[in-house]
Amino acid sequence: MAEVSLGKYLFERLYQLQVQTIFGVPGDFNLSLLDKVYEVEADHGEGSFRWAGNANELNASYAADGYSRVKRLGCLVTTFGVGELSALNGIAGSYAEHVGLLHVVGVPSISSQAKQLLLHHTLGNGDFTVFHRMSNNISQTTAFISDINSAPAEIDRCIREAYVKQRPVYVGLPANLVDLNVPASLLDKPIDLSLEKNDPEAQDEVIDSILELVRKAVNPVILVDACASRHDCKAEVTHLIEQTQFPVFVTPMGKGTVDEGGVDGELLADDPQLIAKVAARLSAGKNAASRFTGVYVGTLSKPEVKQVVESADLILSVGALLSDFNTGSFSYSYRTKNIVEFHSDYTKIRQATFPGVQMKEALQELNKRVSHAAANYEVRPVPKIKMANTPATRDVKLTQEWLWTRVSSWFREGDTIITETGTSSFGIVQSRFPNNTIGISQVLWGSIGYSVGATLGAAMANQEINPNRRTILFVGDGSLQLTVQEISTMIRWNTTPYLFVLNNDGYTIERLIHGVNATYNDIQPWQNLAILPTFSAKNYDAVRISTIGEAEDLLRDKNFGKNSKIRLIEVMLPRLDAPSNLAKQAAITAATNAQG
Ligand SMILES: Cc1ncc(C[n+]2csc(CCOP(=O)(O)OP(=O)(O)O)c2C)c(N)n1
Ligand SMILES: [Mg+2]
Repeated sequence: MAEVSLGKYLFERLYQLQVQTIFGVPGDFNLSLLDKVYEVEADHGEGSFRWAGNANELNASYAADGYSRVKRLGCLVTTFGVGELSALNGIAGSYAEHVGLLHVVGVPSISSQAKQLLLHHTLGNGDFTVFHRMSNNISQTTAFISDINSAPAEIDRCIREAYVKQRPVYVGLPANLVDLNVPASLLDKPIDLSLEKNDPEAQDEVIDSILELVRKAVNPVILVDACASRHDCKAEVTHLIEQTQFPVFVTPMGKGTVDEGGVDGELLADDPQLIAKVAARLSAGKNAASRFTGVYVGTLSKPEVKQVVESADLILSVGALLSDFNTGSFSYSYRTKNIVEFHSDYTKIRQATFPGVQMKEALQELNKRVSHAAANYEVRPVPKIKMANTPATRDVKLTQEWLWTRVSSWFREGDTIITETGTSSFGIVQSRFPNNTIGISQVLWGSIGYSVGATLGAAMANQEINPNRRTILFVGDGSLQLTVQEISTMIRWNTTPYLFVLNNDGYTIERLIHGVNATYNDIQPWQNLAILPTFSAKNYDAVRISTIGEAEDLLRDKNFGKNSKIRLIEVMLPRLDAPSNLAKQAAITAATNAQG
């Protein structure tokens, strides 16, 4: 009977799910496991499976998260105690934000555990379960493998849970087990990744009630949030919009889930005819993008967005994740009680909750019947969104307001756009994405430095899917300092992301919340343009832009638009300049923090 080592079994399972890069840092408890990465690569062809080799485990966890947001699953391997604990901040973020990943920890051999040896990386008290227990609280499920016979099934169960539930899963793998063999034939049967079926009776009741509300609605809207994309409901949501023609809004965390019909590289800045042409294209047809109306963030929304959402008489909310920064500090103010909430594990209609009616199947069922119910809906044009800056002279200094409008017409279909907690995660809300864009921003967990690791992960995933897909990062000068080493891993793998570093001389978001002149909000200024050569990049660009003229020259340059090399663009911005939605959010946050 053909056999395969347990370590190879694990990686073959991941390869079957298009996971082709494993993130992490080696350590003696995982070294023999890592040997198996190269065995899998040898079987499937050069470059088909790779060990990223991160600078540290925190970055690796961010990278696995970014990779998963592009490919639906990521994996990182760490070593017992010291390695795994360094990854926990990132894993907690993946838990909070519904990101599926497998955290494999190489742990001491079964016999070392049984003898309670005073091994390195232990607390010195013979407790080998303590780190596993710590991870328990931020994992969908865990396995601490101890028996080779049940190990393949345990690994399959863990991978399935991570994928289907889109949360991190912890697997402790003793160093002595990875070389033991299991039947290779187990790999022939794919892991079952299907969702459990919804209870048909409960689902029928849900759909009937929703159709009733749809039939009566005069001003309905669809509001799309983070979990719609995390739980793979993009296609269902798009179909729902196309059939109903209801206006659609996203939240900051939902950005990228719905086609926004952005301009796809067309330069709008000073061409009224082109603006008119694009506007006409956007409002033509029945595609989802033509119904895109903007970003709803409670009181921080643009007035025309706020008006439409809050005066709606039916809200179909998909995948809501109502955190403070995602809702303008809980300032939703709907006039209607007719709210339908679709979630990954339940549906709520007005006050009635239907546990177990999962959104993917419920939306599919709704889509089969909704066009009839929505037939009487009188389609109204959606408000126009400003897409071009007011023309200004070349020597005018760059501002946040100008930047976020201008980059909207530099983005292209297929881009992955990543922003960081700080001015960029607020600024990006004001931009318009082209269709088929992936937006990545850790709005709920908000751990600064995340975006740099996530950029590595997304860039590796995009390199595997289609190297022409651009990965674009906007990171604050302060956040960059937490995880800058991961740029070296980007260079090592010849990835070609755009790294826009927003240099505003420190922690601007914090200055706006508290301590405008406090030195704790200052940072050591870096020579950001020297970062790429410092990490031994050979083929790179590093440029600084300070004025509108410099920015225009760069963004109009066709060569710059092609992701042929890694690029760092230092964007000089005033110290206290911020997108207007951040200025408002900061005032609310400061007041909330000061409350007794
Ligand atoms: C790991 C972590 N440490 C601290 C914070 C608190 N924090 C939030 S934003 C921020 C400053 C970000 O500064 P920068 O990246 O320069 O952004 P910008 O100036 O564009 O606002 C800090 C320190 C955090 N969110 N996460
Ligand atoms: Mg800053």
